[in-house]
Amino acid sequence: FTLLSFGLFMVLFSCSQDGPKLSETGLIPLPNQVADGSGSFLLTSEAKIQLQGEDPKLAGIAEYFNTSLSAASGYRLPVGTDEGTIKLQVEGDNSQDESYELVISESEITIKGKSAAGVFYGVQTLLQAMPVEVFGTALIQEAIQIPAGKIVDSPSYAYRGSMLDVARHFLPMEDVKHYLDQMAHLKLNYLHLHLSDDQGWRIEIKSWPNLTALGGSTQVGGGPGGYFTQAQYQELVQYAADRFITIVPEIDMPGHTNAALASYGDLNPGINLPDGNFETITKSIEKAEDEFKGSNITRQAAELYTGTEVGFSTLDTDLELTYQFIDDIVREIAAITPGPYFHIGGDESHVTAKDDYVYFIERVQKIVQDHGKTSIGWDEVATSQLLPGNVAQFWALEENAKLAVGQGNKVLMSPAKKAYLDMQYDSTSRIGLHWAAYVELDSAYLWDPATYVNGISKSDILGVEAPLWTETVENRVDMEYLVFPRIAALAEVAWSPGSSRNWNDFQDRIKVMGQRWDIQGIGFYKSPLVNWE
Ligand code: TNX
Repeated sequence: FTLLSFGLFMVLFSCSQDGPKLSETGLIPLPNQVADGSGSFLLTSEAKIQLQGEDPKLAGIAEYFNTSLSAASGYRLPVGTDEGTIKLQVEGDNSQDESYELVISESEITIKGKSAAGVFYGVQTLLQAMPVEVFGTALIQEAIQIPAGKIVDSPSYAYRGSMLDVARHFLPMEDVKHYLDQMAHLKLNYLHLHLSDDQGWRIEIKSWPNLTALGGSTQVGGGPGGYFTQAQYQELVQYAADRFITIVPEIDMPGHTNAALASYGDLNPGINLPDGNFETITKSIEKAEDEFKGSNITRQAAELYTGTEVGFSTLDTDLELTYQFIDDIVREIAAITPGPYFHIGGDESHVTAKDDYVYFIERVQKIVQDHGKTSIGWDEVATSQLLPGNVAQFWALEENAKLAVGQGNKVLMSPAKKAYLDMQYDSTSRIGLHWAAYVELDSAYLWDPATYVNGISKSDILGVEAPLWTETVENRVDMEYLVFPRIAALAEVAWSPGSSRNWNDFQDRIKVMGQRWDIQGIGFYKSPLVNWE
């Protein structure tokens, strides 16, 4: 009898509790401090959003909040400066400070940020504190219950990013926007777009139109490829900015340039000799001119490439036209990129002589600087003299990362064994590569950027980026399968202090994240390490 009545009591008790505590709502990335309160805020169409502070971005955040909820709630809340029950407040003018405080009581919700970005992240946490149904499109009839409590939060790293390789397989605007939506939910703030590679050139360059007309016309496997016009790229930049995400454009060079070399024969180190032979890379045109005095030596465009080999192409580092070409590209892209960074690639230049590579990288860094941007390059660039402030993106070689730090430059952490979203989960994954490792969800979660490379500590690290290479990714379904759920693990690695991270706890929270993804129709990988039911 006692057991039975205890059971009955528990049932009644949990009914009256009605819903989880704030700390049990599946918050990812884990906030720094979460304190549960009592009771909950009941959100209905009666609520009003009150903007406090001068920041013009507040109105945009309120709009974002309304749009995020409107499908499930069926209403949009009025927004103004009059007294309201949901207060969004910027209490500072430091746009670098992304911290926020979220307080939920039975009568009101307050989000205070040191910057608009902080308020935006507070809104993301607030959305996660709501029942997962708010992420769907089915109308919620009753009030939306939000458990009371207080959250104080700020990110561990300033740069929390992901990369999409739109070169190997082109991904259309809608897919990139969809990705930006999901990044925003995870408080990621940089999207790196890998806009050129051997298989395709994906951004319109008005002064070099063949790059897209020819170089953008195919992709891995021989499909039709595609590219972004500058207007479309600007649309992505704006869409990202509305979500406090900065776009980092990458033009990969001097290797990974076959699409450019196929578009403009004049750039190709391959030369036609008067004896009828064709010679690539090994012989400079000057040497050939010497040898065949007075003869007509010409260059020839490369063939378009649709395979997945790497390391076979290079720009001609001795050719002045190469640097005019790069200057035009950097100028055009920099002009439509408000963010501080321009990514120059620099990886896997296996057919560029070492001296030529160093000369090239040092010269290209200056071009980027002249156009007002800071260079990021894959870790190989650290074998050159880096300009102050430039960033090396660690993916493979620890010694390169250390070279960067030795020069006083920062490192962006993308170790392939942990952060590469194109790695297979295990040997049965239907797509993906495994040259670095199999990366199950626990492996993507269980590492600390600040201790990953011996001799590189937190102050040397700009942040964390999770790249998705797309040799095996043909469409959104493929993308979702490889990205989710690992991106959530990496977002937490980038945001939450190492000391607070806990795999068992993450397993509970990722389960709720999975419900949010399910409701949004995202086909994520149901890792067997998580009990999703
Ligand atoms: C290495 S990571 C590459 C890419 C490939 C990737 C596949 C890097 C800087 N270079 O060209 O797409 O591996 O995992």
